[in-house]
Amino acid sequence: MTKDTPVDTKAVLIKARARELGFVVCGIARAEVLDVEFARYQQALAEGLHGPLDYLARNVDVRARVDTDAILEGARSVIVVGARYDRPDDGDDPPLAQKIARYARGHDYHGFLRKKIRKLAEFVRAFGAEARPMSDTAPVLERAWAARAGIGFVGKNGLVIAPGLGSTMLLAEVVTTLELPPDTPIEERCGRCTLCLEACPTGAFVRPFVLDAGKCVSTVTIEQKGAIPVHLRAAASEVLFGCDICQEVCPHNAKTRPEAPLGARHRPHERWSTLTLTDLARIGMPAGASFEELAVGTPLSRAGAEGLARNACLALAHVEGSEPVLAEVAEHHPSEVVRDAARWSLYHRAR
Ligand code: B12
Ligand code: SF4
Ligand code: SF4
Repeated sequence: MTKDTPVDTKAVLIKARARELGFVVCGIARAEVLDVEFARYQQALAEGLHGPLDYLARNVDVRARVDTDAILEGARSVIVVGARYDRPDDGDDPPLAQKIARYARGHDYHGFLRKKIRKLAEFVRAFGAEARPMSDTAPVLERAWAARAGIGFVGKNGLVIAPGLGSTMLLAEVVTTLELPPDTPIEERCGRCTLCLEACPTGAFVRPFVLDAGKCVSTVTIEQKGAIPVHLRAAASEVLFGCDICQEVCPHNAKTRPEAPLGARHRPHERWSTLTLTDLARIGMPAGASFEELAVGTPLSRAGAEGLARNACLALAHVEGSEPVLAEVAEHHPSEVVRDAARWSLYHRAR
């Protein structure tokens, strides 16, 4: 850059505001049609790789995935930001918290990230433009926009990796009618590495960059209603909620970094120090923990009471002395899904 390189003041100020709000990266993409990415998306749907996530295939939402005009009429730019959730001391979290994916150990990000991204949209509106904030609030291809905005590249694990910062970040966007200079996309930096593909406990990657969501531990422990398919239970029993394995093995996440500005929001809730898997397995029974009390305000509410009790029962397969509580749940829990998970674990304890 020379002293004569033109600087877009608005873009500089928007990026500075994003940093002030706690976002560690901010990039800008031109609001063009996501042609290549949308073709890949449709290919994934055609192959049935959305698994039980029916909402990904709903027609009503499809236009917004490909065309920003469906999100905001006259859109010119997409501002994409990332908020890191890794913490240097997350390995010292209480044992129960360590069974929860890192992004989900503290507050529900939907709440605080939405507030932050709304503030960024307000800032953009001050330039006389229209701006729509999004963070899991519209059916957009967030990773595709992040890659186009140059905040990172899509790794073979399917996640956006920002060089020097890794993939442990949540994405949010502001779609705006403001014309801003686009940033340059970053070339993929996986090279010959295939660590994430090999480490996935269920072999969920059908090929590099492409995940069969139906096989992912994250899907079955967070999104799946009813029983977890039997062939995925062993992998699911290693966690309580979500899965970080394909990120843990990634060399781009190997560096320990100082706590991120919004990192404290992801510190484990106090409850994860006092509760046990037994309390969670009994959710829905008189002696169990209250789902409303324990899940409210955390991403775990997404799994629902039955889902969380089911997951806890599976996780008890690895706990010495868990047979009495598993037997109690297998006999008395009002949900057949939970009773079935308890029976599965009892069977594995007996082997
Ligand atoms: C549905 C969903 C899931 C599903 C399905 C995941 C998936 N891979 O699609 C499940 C429940 C499994 C899931 C899990 C996780 N998720 Co999720 N998820 C979403 C959600 C809501 C929609 C994604 C979507 O549309 N998927 C449908 C598939 C078909 O679309 P796609 O993967 O984008 O399709 C692309 C690939 O096929 C790719 N592709 C195909 N061929 C090729 C070739 C090349 C060369 C390239 C580059 C790409 C490529 O291109 C397609 C179009 O972009 C997004 C938020 C959003 N609105 O974008 C968050 C999101 C992707 N999830 C996120 C996170 C954090 C996770 C987990 C880490 C949570 C956890 N710890 O358990 C895991 C990671 C699993 C993984 N390796 O992907 C973050 C990712 C942040 C980041 N840094 O990238 C997002 C962006 C949420 C957010 N706002 O931050 N998730
Ligand atoms: S989140 Fe876990 S199960 Fe899902 S693709 Fe990554 S390693 Fe595999
Ligand atoms: S583990 Fe290797 S292949 Fe997978 S995303 Fe990271 S660098 Fe890419």
